[in-house]
Amino acid sequence: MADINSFLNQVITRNPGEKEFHQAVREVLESIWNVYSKNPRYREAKILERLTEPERVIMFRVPWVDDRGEVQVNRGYRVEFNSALGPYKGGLRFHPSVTLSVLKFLGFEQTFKNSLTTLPMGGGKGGSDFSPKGKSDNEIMHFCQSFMTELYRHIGPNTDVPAGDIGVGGREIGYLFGQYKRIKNEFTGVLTGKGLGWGGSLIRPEATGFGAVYFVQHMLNDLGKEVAGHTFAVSGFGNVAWGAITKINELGGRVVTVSGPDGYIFDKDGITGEKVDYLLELRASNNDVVEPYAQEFGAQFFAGKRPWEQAVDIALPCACENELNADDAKLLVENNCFMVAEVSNMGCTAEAVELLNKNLVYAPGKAVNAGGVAVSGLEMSQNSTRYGWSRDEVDARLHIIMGDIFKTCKKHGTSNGKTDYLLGANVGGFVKVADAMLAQGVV
Ligand code: 2IT
Repeated sequence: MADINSFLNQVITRNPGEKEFHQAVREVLESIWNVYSKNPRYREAKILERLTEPERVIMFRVPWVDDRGEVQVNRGYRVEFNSALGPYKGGLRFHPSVTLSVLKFLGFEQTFKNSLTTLPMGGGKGGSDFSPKGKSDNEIMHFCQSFMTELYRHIGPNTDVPAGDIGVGGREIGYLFGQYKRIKNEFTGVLTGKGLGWGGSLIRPEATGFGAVYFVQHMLNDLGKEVAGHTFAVSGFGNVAWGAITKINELGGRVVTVSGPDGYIFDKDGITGEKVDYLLELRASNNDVVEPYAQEFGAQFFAGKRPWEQAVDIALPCACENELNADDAKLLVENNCFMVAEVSNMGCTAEAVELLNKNLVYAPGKAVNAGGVAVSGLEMSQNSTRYGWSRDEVDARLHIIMGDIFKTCKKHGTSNGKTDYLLGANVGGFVKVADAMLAQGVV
C-alpha cells in the first residue's frame, strides 16, 4: 500500500495548484493514516481515493448588471463533496478570495464536520468570487438572483441544502430563497439560515459562536477550569465573532479584541453591551473595517496587525482560513495563552497547528465550529415537520450536539490521559463517513 507521502503526492498531482485543498487533505490524512492503514476494507474499497475526489463540482457564469448599468461577470461554484451521510450540506461564501481550491478545502472539511454533528448531512460548499463590499442592496439582490438562476437546478431539500458563510447572511439567503421559490414554485427547506418568519430556526444566527463556546467550556471543564475569569482574543467581527462574544460575556469571560482586514481593536475593558451590538452595525455597513469601533468607544486600534500579539488566556480565531500563522502561534505560547480553539475553518496554518498542538490545548474548526451547521440540520428537521421549536429547545439540542462532539474527540484522541483534539476530531469524523461509504458500495 502507498505510504502517506506518496498518497499526498497523488492528490497534489491530480489537483495542481490547489494549495488550500492540499493543506486540508494533508491535515486529515496525517490524523487518520494509522486507522486507515490498519483497516484492509477501507484500503480495498479505495475509501481515501474516493473521499478526496468530490462527487460533483459545478462551476458557472454569474452575469449581472450593477447600479451604473454596467455588466459584471462573476464565477459561481457548488462543490458537492460527499453524500454518504445525507444530502450535501454546507455554506455559500461570497468573497473575492473564493477559488475552486478554497471551496474544495471547505467541502472536504465540511464532510467530516457534518459527520461529527451526529446529524444526517453530507458535505458541500459553494459560493462566488463576488465581493459584497461597497455593493448596494439592489446590486446584492440582482447578484443573488442571477446566482440562484443557475444553482437552483442542482440543489433541493433532499439533494443539496446550502446556507450562509462569509459574505452570505440573512439578507442574501432571503434573496436566494426568493429566487429559488419563484423558479421552482416550491416553498421548501432548500436553504438554511432563513428568516425566523419564513422557515428559519431560532438560534441559527448565534449557533456557530454559541456552539464554539460550549465546546471551549467542555475543554475548560476537563482542565478543572471555567469560562469565567478568563481573557479571550477574538478575531473577525462578523456573525461568528458576535455569537462567541455574546456567549463568553454571558458566562463571565472577557473578550478584549476583534479584528478586520484593516487591523485589530484592543479594548481592555472588554467588548460588552452596546459594543457587541455595534459589531452588527459595523458588519451591516458593508465596509469591512473595524477601525470605527476605536473612535466610537475610545479603544486602541492597531492598523495592519493581528490580535494574537496580545497576552490572553484563550484565543479564538473567528475570521478565515490561515489567519493565525507560526509566528502568531509562538507569540501566543510565549504570552502564556493556554488554549486555541479554531472557530474559523482551518484558521491556523499547518505550521501553527503543529506548534499549538504541542504547546497548549488546541482544537480544530471542524469540531469547534460545528454548532453552525448543526443548527442548520435542526432547521432542516423543523422544516420537514413543518413546525418550529422554542429557543430553549434548539439551544438544548445544540448543547447535546456539542457535548457529543467533545465526547467523540475524547474517545478517538485520548492516550495516556492526554487528549489530542485534532486527532480525535479527524478520526471521529472520518470513521463514520468511511463506514457509510463501505456500506453503500462503490459509488
Ligand atoms: O462552515 C460552516 O459550517 C458553515 N458555513 C455553515 C454551513 C451550514 O450549512 O449551515
